[in-house]
Amino acid sequence: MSFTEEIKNYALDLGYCGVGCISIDAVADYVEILKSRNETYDFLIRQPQGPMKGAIPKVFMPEAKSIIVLAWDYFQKDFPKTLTEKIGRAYLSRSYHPLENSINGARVKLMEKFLVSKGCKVNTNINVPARWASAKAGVTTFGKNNFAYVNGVGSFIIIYTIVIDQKLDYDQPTMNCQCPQNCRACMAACPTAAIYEPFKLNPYKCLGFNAWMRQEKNNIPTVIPEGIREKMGTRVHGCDLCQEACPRNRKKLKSQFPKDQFLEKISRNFTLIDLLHITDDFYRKNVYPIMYNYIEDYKYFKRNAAVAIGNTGDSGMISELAKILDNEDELVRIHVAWAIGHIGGKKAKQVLLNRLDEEQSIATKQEIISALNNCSV
Ligand code: B12
Ligand code: SF4
Ligand code: SF4
Repeated sequence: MSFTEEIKNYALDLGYCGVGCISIDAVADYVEILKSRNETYDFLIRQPQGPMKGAIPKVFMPEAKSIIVLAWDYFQKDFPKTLTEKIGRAYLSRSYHPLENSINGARVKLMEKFLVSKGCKVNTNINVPARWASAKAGVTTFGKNNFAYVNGVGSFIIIYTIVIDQKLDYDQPTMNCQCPQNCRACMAACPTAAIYEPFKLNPYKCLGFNAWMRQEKNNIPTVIPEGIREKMGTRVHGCDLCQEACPRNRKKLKSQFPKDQFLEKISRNFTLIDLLHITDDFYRKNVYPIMYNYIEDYKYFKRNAAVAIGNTGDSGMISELAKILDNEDELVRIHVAWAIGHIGGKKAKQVLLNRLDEEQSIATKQEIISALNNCSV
């Protein structure tokens, strides 16, 4: 058995639904794709550890020769609806950038240990352009929604890439699309038209981007644009709409799966109000286990929760929102004011008028005035 075959057998034995191997040179052409979309991918291009750099693995690992691509099917258990209406399944599955001491992290670690035991130098942290690499490695094809699809599994997969210092037997690419020719269901389902043509997405319009990339650490304006807020619905982290609409995922979405007892437990304690008033205890027990990645500051959870509560249209929530209309963070106050105005009604108007007198920040004052103007009574 060749070394490549040994690697593949080991990966499949660990439960990955796809595995393939490519030379590191195979992903270099991704740089040009990103450059050609400079206007909407500026944030990704400037990331010092981003996929633009990961497309040239030698920058991080001079001895790099091959990339092993692994696909993990994260839709193997049931996701409680009360969570999926708020959080994307990729996060709920705890497989996206898995924590080292989690089961998904341990699986990657086992893969790494296996390769090291065979004498390889290994790097699992290079941010290789994942969808591009997995199609080059024959593991996935593309959907018009940009997603990578594994045949017979669908797009609810997370891709892992491992860079090693040894040559392997390389796979044939599958850089094609197996969508029905006239299908546009994903584009129709996207509430912001973020997928503006097949294989092209404007990240700034994607709800996933707006919920978690808008942080100071990413150098991206943190206020969610007004036109996007209403489209967020009750989502506070991620969005699955363009995958849910896809006929290539239908079988998966209709299947019955065993309950994920951990998610069941969290779902019993997870409400938007709790997130709005997030405490250390709530964060540790219910937020960190499923949203440990990316969002570090509570103010972003509060911002997202306020928008989501506004979108419920539930006037019973106004008093909860009013409780943090004097929050120390201007960012939170701006979105809370919007949410109150969006719910509308007499009570909303009164709360906003009361705050207008006290409010010191110009940006928040403007938001309150605009909320009052939009506030239906
Ligand atoms: C930046 C990023 C984001 C950004 C931008 C997303 C984007 N599509 O660019 C934001 C924050 C919006 C985001 C959101 C999400 N992300 Co994200 N994200 C990434 C990241 C880091 C880079 C993506 C990238 O290269 N973008 C650049 C653009 C140009 O690439 P692309 O949109 O994927 O488009 C590809 C196709 O269009 C194809 N292509 C281009 N032209 C043509 C022409 C033809 C004919 C064909 C066939 C193909 C083709 O090539 C492009 C490059 O692969 C990757 C991880 C990584 N290191 O690669 C994860 C990754 C793409 N994200 C992932 C996930 C799960 C998500 C979310 C579902 C999370 C959520 N629930 O909200 C959403 C989905 C949004 C979406 N519709 O794509 C997974 C996707 C797995 C999969 N099955 O495809 C990845 C691969 C992470 C992983 N390790 O598994 N993400
Ligand atoms: S993840 Fe949601 S917002 Fe982003 S492209 Fe898909 S449907 Fe649109
Ligand atoms: S919804 Fe249709 S066009 Fe979009 S990815 Fe799925 S099959 Fe392709």
